[in-house]
Amino acid sequence: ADAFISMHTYDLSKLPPEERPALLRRPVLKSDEMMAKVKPIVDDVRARGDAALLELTAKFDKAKLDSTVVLPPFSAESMRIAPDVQHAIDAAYRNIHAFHAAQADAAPLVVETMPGVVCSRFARPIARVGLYVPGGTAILPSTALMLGIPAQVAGCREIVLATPPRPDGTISPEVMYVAKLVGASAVLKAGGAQAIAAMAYGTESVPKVDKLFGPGNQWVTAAKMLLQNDTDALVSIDMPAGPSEVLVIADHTANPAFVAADLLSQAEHGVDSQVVLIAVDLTAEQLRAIENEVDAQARALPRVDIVRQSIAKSLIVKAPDVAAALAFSNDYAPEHLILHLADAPESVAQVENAGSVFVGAYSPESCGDYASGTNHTLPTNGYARQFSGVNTLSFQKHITSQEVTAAGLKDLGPIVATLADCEGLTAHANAVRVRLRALQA
Ligand code: HSO
Ligand code: ZN
Repeated sequence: ADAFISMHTYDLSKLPPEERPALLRRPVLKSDEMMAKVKPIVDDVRARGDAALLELTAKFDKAKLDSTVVLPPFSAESMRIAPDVQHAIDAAYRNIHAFHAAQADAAPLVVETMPGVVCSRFARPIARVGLYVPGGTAILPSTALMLGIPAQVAGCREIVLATPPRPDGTISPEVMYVAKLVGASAVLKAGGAQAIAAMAYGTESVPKVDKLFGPGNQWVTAAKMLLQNDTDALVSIDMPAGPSEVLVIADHTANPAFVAADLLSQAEHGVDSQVVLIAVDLTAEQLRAIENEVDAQARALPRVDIVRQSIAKSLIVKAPDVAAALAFSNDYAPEHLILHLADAPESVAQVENAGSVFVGAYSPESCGDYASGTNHTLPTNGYARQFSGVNTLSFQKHITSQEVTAAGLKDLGPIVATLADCEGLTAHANAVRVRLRALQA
């Protein structure tokens, strides 16, 4: 157990091309197996509602409850937190609120595509949203902020915040305090697949929601994936989630202690967290300095046992230059990308795939995890290729509309009728021609 805490090292300039995909791959998720375990739970909650939810909460969270739903106003007792924590939460709230309020799609988009043909698009909030805040080895009021603030800013009518209760049946007061700040309409004291199912279908006491958000363990993720395909639940999800990741690119200007601290901050999340260091043209000595820091700092962490396992699965990749490093990073598509580079701000232009970027020596991921303003619910597992992180638009949908004037229809109508005839859809053509005839008369 006292082995040096280290990562495997690979060299991009010596790596045979056929071995590159293996470095880009994440630890495998057994999704079929999880689906099979989660399905009976989801079905049970759907069939038996609150009764099933209470039984499952007793079984998985060891909490015996009479009811799982807490409605506002929340008691002062349930939200009692230390003053310094309250001030920190309030400051984080302001920054995250400022950044997410600026993202709201407030003004409609209006385009006159032809004279008299006006197309527009406007945003409306998703009415009812379910936010999952994981329990497990850490309490996560920060996740409640990251999901609750954009929901509040978007104007969602019903905000249900679900999180597993502690064995005494309570929720951490920090999470309750955030629930109040973001205007949650209900707190659901339940976790895992059962909480997700309850929000997707609704129960006697749990409001049904239209979209589910938030990270979670394999049970939560599998339940979200299952329910988004169930047309009876009629629910969507934010994104497929996987274990947390960071990719750090460091050149000779990087401070080894900063680099190691950044790697470890992600490694402490869970045993399946993955951290990658790309070392750009470092000497053996410079690389050893980072490795020594990783080992020394890791040993001092309360969560060293978690870190030992996640670091063991992580990698150091040596790259000849920044271009090769960024090419690898773009292929990997990390959830978090940290740039410890002399020209960090300039390098951002080369980033094609990443959930969120941390630029320069004084921008640790921790700032984005908690309080700078950006969201920490980000695509993992390589999904940064096609998904954005959670943002205010995740809580809105867009409606398009059009208004065609009589003069506009005189120009547009014949085009439409010709295309309808071409498709053999005569009723479509008629809907135009009946009007054009009326306009001629
Ligand atoms: N790094 C996590 C978010 C988090 N960090 C919450 C601390 N608390 C998301 O990948
Ligand atoms: Zn974190």
